[in-house]
Amino acid sequence: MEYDTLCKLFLVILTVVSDLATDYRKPYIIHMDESALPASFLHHHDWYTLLLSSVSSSPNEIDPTHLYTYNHVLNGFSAVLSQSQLDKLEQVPGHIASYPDTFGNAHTTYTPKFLGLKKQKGLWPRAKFGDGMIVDASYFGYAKGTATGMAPAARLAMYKVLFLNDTYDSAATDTLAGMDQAIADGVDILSLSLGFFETPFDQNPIAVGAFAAMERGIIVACSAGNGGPHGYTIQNGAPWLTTVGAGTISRDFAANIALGNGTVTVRGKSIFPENLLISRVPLYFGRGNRSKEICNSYSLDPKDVAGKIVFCDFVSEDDGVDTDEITRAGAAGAIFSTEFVVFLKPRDFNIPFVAVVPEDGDRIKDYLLKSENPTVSIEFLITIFGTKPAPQVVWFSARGPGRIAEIGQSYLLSNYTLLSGTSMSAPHVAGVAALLKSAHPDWSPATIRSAMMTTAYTLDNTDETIIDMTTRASGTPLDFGAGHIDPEKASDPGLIYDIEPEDYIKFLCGMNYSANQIKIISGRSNFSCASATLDINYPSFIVILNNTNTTSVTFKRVLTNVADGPSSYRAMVTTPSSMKAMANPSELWFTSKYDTAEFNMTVEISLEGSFPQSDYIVNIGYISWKEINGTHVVRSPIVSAYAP
Ligand SMILES: *[C@@H]1O[C@H](CO)[C@@H](O)[C@H](O)[C@H]1NC(C)=O
Ligand SMILES: *[C@@H]1O[C@H](CO)[C@@H](O)[C@H](O)[C@H]1NC(C)=O
Ligand SMILES: *[C@@H]1O[C@H](CO)[C@@H](O)[C@H](O)[C@H]1NC(C)=O
Ligand SMILES: *[C@@H]1O[C@H](CO)[C@@H](O)[C@H](O)[C@H]1NC(C)=O
Ligand SMILES: *[C@@H]1O[C@H](CO)[C@@H](O)[C@H](O)[C@H]1NC(C)=O
Ligand SMILES: *[C@@H]1O[C@H](CO)[C@@H](O)[C@H](O)[C@H]1NC(C)=O
Ligand SMILES: *[C@@H]1O[C@H](CO)[C@@H](O)[C@H](O)[C@H]1NC(C)=O
Ligand SMILES: *[C@@H]1O[C@H](CO)[C@@H](O)[C@H](O)[C@H]1NC(C)=O
Ligand SMILES: *[C@@H]1O[C@H](CO)[C@@H](O)[C@H](O)[C@H]1NC(C)=O
Ligand SMILES: CC(=O)N[C@H]1CO[C@H](CO)[C@@H](O)[C@@H]1O
Repeated sequence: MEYDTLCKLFLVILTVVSDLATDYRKPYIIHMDESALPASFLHHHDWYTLLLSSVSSSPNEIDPTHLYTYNHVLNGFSAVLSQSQLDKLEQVPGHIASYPDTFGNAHTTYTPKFLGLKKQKGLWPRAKFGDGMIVDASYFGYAKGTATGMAPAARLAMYKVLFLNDTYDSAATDTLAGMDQAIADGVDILSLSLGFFETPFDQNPIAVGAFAAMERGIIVACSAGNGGPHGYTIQNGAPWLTTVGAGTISRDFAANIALGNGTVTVRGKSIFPENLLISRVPLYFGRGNRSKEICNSYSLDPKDVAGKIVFCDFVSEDDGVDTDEITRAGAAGAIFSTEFVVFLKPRDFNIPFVAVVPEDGDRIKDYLLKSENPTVSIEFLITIFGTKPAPQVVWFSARGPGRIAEIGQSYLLSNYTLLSGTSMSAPHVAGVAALLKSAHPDWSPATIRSAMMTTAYTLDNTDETIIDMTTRASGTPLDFGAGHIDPEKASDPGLIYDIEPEDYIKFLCGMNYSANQIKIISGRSNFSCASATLDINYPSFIVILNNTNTTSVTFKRVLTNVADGPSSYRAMVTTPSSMKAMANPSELWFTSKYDTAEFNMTVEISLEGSFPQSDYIVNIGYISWKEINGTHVVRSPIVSAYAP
C-alpha cells in the first residue's frame, strides 16, 4: 500500500519534470542569411543540421528536432527547440529571425465533420489516418474536383499541409514545406484554400512562400477567408497574391416536401448530398411541449422520434439551425422552420433535413395540428437553375480592405459548387489562371491577375449591381473586389497593369517594413528602398481617409498593350458627386504589342454635405480605359474608405 503510494508520487513528479522539459520545446521557423553559409558546406542543409547539433550541449536536454530545410520559399529551416537552444541559435552568425510556428485555418465549409469522420472512432483510426482519406481533407486537395473542371487538361499535384492533430489547422512549418516542394516540382499555379491570421507579411508563411513563388512566375491564388460579412476581414491580402472571395451562382438546391397524401406541398432548402427519397414516413411534432416543439437540446425522447422525421418549429429571428439534437435523439431526419434558410452551408447538411421559411413552417404546423397520423414524403437533391439575382456576395465571404495590406482586393467567382466557401472559389480562379497561362505562357502572375480583374463584371443576371446576400443591398468592391470572373474576356484584356518583383519591394519599403523584414519576405539581401512607394501598379485604387472627409491623392500607373498591333484608348470615369477622378493624359496610344504608356490619376474626395456609403466605405467610382475603334474595356474600381 505504502509502496504503491510512493510509486504513484514518484510517477507524478516524473511527469511534472518531463512536462516542464517538453513545455519549452516549440517548433520555430528560422530565417538565415545564405551569404553567411561557411565555405566548408556544400549545401545549406548540412550547415543547419550542424548548427542544430551544436546548440544541444546540456545532457539533460532533449536534442533539437529538425523539421524541414526550406530551399525555395525562404532561406532557413524549421526545428523543435527549447528556449535555451533557440537563444543559442539566435547568436549564430547568419541568423536573421526566428518565428514560433503558427496555425492557419482551412477556408472551407466542407469539414471532416461533414464527412462524419471522427478522430476517436471510425474510419480515420481504422485506416490509420491513412493518406487517402486525409489527402481528401487536405485543403490544397480541393483543386481536385474543381480545377479540372476549369482547366480539364491541366495536370494537378497535391501537397498535404494539414495533419490530423489536436486541431484541423495547418502549421506554418508544414505549409511552407508544401509550398517549397511545389516550387521545386515546377508548378505553374498554386491554389491555397487556407489562411493565417493577418500579421505583418514577414510573419505570414503564405505571404513569404508566395513571394518566392511569384518571383518564379508562379501564380498564387488564395481564398479570402470565410470571415464575412463585415469589413476588414480578408485574409491573404498581400498584393502579390490573387485573393478570391465567394459568390453564388444562378443555381440553388432544394428538397420537395409532400405532407400526408400529397395535397399540401412545400419546397425547402436542402443540400443533403444523397439522392434520398423518403416516402410517407411518420412526421413527429412535440406538440404541446414548447421545448420539444422547437427541438431544444435534450428535449426529444429517442423512443418518440426513432425512424421519424421531426418538425422543429420557428423560434425567433435570431435562431439558426442546430441539428445536434436530431442526431442525438436518433430521428431519421428533420424539417426546420427558420429565417436562416439562405445562410445554410453545405456542412450544415450532415443529416437529411430540409429548412423551410417560417411561412411554410406554419403551413406544415397547420397540417400537423389537424392530422391524426401525420406523414411526410421528401425528395432530396433537387437542383434549381436560373435563380435570381445571381451572383450574390455570399455572406461568409471575407471583405476588404485588408488590415495590413493597403489594397483590398478580392474576386468573385461563379460556378461555385456544392462545396461552398471561399476555399472553393480559389481553385476556380486557379483553374482560370491555368487556362490563361497556357494561352499566354509569357504572362506574369501580375498580368494574369490584372487580366482577370479588369475584365470582371459587377452586374448580376437582373442587370443590377451584384448584391450582398446579407444586406440585400448593392455590394461594393470591398465585397466583390474587381467583380465576377469572366474567363473569356480575361484571355483578351487589351491592356494590363504589370508588376515586377522589385515593385513589391518598393511597396514594402513604402509600408515602412524594416530591411530585416524585407529580407525575410523577399529572400534578398541586396535591395534598396530609395524609391519607396505605396503606389504599386495595381489594377485598383483605394483612398484611405484618416479622420478627414476631404483629400486628394495622385496615383501613377503604367499600362501594357497585350493585344496584337497598335491600339488607342480613352479614359472614361464614373464617379459619384463626392468623388472626382481625372486621368492625365486621358488618351493613350500603343504602337505595338507590349508597348507601354503611363498615366497619372488624381482622385479628389469631398464628402461635405453627402453621406458615406457605410461605416467604412465612403464612396465608389470606376475608371475604364475604352479602346477607340475597338472593343476592349479595361476597368478598375476606385474606392475611398475610412481608416480602421
Ligand atoms: C501534434 O501537435 C503537437 C503540438 O504541436 C506536436 O507536439 C505533435 O508532434 C503533433 N503530432 C502529430 C502526429 O503531428
Ligand atoms: C388527403 O388528406 C386530406 C387531409 O389530410 C383530406 O382532406 C383529403 O381528402 C385527402 N385526399 C385524398 C385524395 O385522399
Ligand atoms: C417538456 O419536455 C421536456 C424535455 O423532454 C421535459 O423536461 C419537460 O418536463 C416537459 N414539459 C412539460 C410541461 O411536460
Ligand atoms: C512611414 O514612415 C514615415 C516616416 O515616419 C511616415 O511619414 C509614413 O506615414 C509611414 N508610412 C506608413 C504607410 O505608415
Ligand atoms: C546588388 O545589386 C546591384 C544593382 O542591381 C548590383 O549592381 C550589385 O552588384 C549587387 N550586389 C550584390 C552583392 O549582388
Ligand atoms: C491616422 O492618423 C493617426 C494620427 O495622425 C495615425 O496615428 C494613424 O497611424 C493613421 N492611420 C492610418 C491608417 O494611416
Ligand atoms: C465627415 O462627415 C460625416 C458625415 O457627413 C460627419 O459625421 C463627420 O463628422 C465628418 N468628419 C470630419 C472629420 O469632418
Ligand atoms: C505623372 O506625375 C509625375 C509627378 O508629378 C510626373 O513626373 C509625370 O510626368 C506624370 N506623368 C504623366 C504621364 O503625365
Ligand atoms: C477610328 O475610326 C474612324 C473611322 O473609321 C477613324 O476616322 C479614326 O481615325 C479612328 N481612330 C483611331 C484612333 O483609330
Ligand atoms: C452553372 C453555371 O453557372 N455554369 C456556368 C459556368 O461557367 C461557364 C463559363 O463561364 C458558363 O458557360 C456556365 O453556364
